[in-house]
Amino acid sequence: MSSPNITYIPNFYSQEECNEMFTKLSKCPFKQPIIKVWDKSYRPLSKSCSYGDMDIEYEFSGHCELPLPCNRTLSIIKSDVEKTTGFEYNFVLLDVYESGQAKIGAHKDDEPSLDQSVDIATLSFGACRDMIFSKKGCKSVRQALEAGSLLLMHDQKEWTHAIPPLSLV
Ligand SMILES: O=C(O)CCC(=O)C(=O)O
Repeated sequence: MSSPNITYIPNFYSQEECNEMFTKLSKCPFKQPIIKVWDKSYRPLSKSCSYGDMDIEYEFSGHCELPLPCNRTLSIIKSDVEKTTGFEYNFVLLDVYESGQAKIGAHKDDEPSLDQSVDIATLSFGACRDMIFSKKGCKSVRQALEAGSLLLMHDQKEWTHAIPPLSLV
């Protein structure tokens, strides 16, 4: 495939809904676990918090997440996304990027515990950040993730995705 298999839905939530959700989600107990990427351990610049079914554990980058039960705001969001995608989700990872320096490097969400036939849904709140999709031999694709948008990644086998730091120019 010469372009990433994604669907971008701007204004999935209105700016008003988005601001309200952002305020509520900001109160979640975010933490910075030490993770391992390409055999190097480091503390990411973004903070995260996971929610979902109590009987699952999500292991990524050498770190194991035990989810909290979904709060009211997340249950509403999960149900809205499920109505749109037709998939049922059992895990939500919240990431907060507190500054323009916070980032996530290029990676694939290809952990064995993930069902690759299910779309990965990314909702964005707050400041707009770009996601970069890359594949060897193909031109990278930049997708701006605007507040209130929903991005669906239909396929994780070939392309990596990353959120680079904001450039200062
Ligand atoms: O924070 C995001 O939306 C991207 C995070 C991500 O790529 C991941 O957790 O795999």
